[in-house]
Amino acid sequence: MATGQLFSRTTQALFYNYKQLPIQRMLDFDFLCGRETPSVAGIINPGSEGFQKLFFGQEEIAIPVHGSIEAACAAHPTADVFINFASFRSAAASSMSALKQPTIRVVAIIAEGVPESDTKHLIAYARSNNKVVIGPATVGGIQAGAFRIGDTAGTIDNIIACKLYRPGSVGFVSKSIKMIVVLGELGGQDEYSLVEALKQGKEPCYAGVPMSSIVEQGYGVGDVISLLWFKRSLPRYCTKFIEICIMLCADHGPCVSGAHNTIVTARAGKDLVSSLVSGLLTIGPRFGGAIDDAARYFKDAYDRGLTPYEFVESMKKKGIRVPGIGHRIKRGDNRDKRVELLQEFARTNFPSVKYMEYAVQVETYTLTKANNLVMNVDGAIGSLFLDLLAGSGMFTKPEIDEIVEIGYLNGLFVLARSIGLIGHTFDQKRLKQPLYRHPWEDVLYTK
Ligand code: Q5B
Repeated sequence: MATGQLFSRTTQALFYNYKQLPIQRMLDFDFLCGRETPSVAGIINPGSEGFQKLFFGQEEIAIPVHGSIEAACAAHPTADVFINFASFRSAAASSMSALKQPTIRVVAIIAEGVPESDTKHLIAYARSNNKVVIGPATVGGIQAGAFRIGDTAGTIDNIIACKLYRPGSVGFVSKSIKMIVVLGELGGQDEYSLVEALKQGKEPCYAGVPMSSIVEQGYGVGDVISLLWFKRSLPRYCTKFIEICIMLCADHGPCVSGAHNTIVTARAGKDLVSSLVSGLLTIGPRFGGAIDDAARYFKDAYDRGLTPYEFVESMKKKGIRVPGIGHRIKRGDNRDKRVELLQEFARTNFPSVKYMEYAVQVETYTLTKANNLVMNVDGAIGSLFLDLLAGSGMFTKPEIDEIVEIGYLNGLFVLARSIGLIGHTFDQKRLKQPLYRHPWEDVLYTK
C-alpha cells in the first residue's frame, strides 16, 4: 500500500461484483464516521443494470448498478477507487480494465490465487501510470474516520471498539503523526531492513513520505507542495488543482510588472538570481499577490452571509479595492482564459464550489460598475482554494482559518511566476540584449 494518504472522507469507490455484505459494511462504516456521502458510488455487475437498495444509516438508498466498468466510470467520474471482488479467474483482467480508466486511481483486489505474473503486470502498469494497486489477496485497507475497503477491520463492533470511525494518531502499515507501525509476515526480512534503515539515519522524507516513495509512486509537484506546505497528502484532484494553478500562472508575457523588472535587471548584466528576485519583488497587493487577501475577504464575506452588493459596497466605504477583482487588460467581454479553466476544473472535480460561486456573484455585481472589474486569476485561485480547503475533508476549521490567516496562497503565484521569470532572464541573455533605457518621451517632466 502507498505510504502517502490514499483516502479521505470524500473518497468514493466503484464496487466490482455485487456482494451485498461488504458493500453494506462500507456504508455502515461511512455512517459511523459521519460521512455526508456514501463511499460506494456505484456497483458493477457485468451484464446487469439497475439499482441495489442498501442502507446508509437508517435511510434506504439506491446505488446504481452498471453493466460494465467503462459505463460505471463514465457515470461516476469522481469515484477514483475500484474495489474488485472478482474471483481469482477474472480479477486480473477486470483490474487491468479498471487501471486503464483515467478516473481510477486506486485498485484493491481481494481475490487470492491471482497468478504472480498477472500481479507483476498489474503493478508495473499501475506504477508507470501513477496508480496504486492494493493486493491481490488483500483484506483491503482503512483510513480511520474516512474510508473503508469492504470487510477491512471486521465487524462494526470491532470498529467501534478500536475507534476506527474517527481519525487517530497511529498509522497502519503507513505513515502517521506519532509513530510508524509495520505489520509483516512471520519470517520476512522487513524488520531487519527497518533496523538497518534506523541505524543508517533513514532516508530523507517529505512530511514522513520517503524520497523513494515519491519517485516510485509517481508523485507530482502538487503532491510535493501538499506534503511540504500543508504537511499531508491531499487527494489527487487537489494536487492536480495546485499543479494547474502553477502551470497557468507561470507566465503572462513580458509586459507585466514582474517580467519587466526581471528583463531590465538581466539587461543590466546581472545574474539569474538577481534578475529573478527583482521580478519577484513586484508581487504584492496589486500584482499577483492578491490571492491571500482575496481568500480572506471572500471567506469573511461569505461566512458572514453578506450579499455581493453589501460586500462590495462595504469595501468601497472602507476605501479598499476588492482583492481578486479587476485587471489591466481583461474585460467583461474579454475574460481571462486562466480563470475559466480553473473554474471548469473545479466545477468538474471539487465536491463543492460555494466560495467560487460567491466570487462569481461578486464579479457579476462589480461588472455592473465597470467593464474591467472582472474576476482575475488571483480571485479565482483565492476563492477556489477556500473550496479546496473546506470541501476536501482534509482540514479542520481551525486549520483552514490558520492557513487563510497566515497567507499560504500567494506562495503559489510566487512559485509559478518564478518559472516564467527565469525564462525571461534566459531569453535576454540568449538574445544578448543590451542595457535597457526607458524611452524619454514616456516620462512626464514637470518643473
Ligand atoms: N477599481 C488589478 O487596476 C488592478 C478595483 C476597483 C473596486 C477593485 C486593480 C486592483 C485588486 C488587486 C488584484 C491582482 C491594479 C490582479 C495579476 C496577475 C496578472 C497581471 C497581468 C498576471 C487593475 C480604475 C477604477 C478606479 C478603481 C476601480 C479597480 N479595481 N474597484 N475593486 N478590485 N485589483 N490584483 O486597471 O472610480 O475611477 O477611482 O487593484 O486583484 O496581477 O496579467 O497584467 O498574471 O501577470 O489599473 O494577471 O483592479 O484600474 O487602478 O485605473 O482603477 O476601477 O478604484 O475607480 P487598473 P485603475 P475610480 S491579476
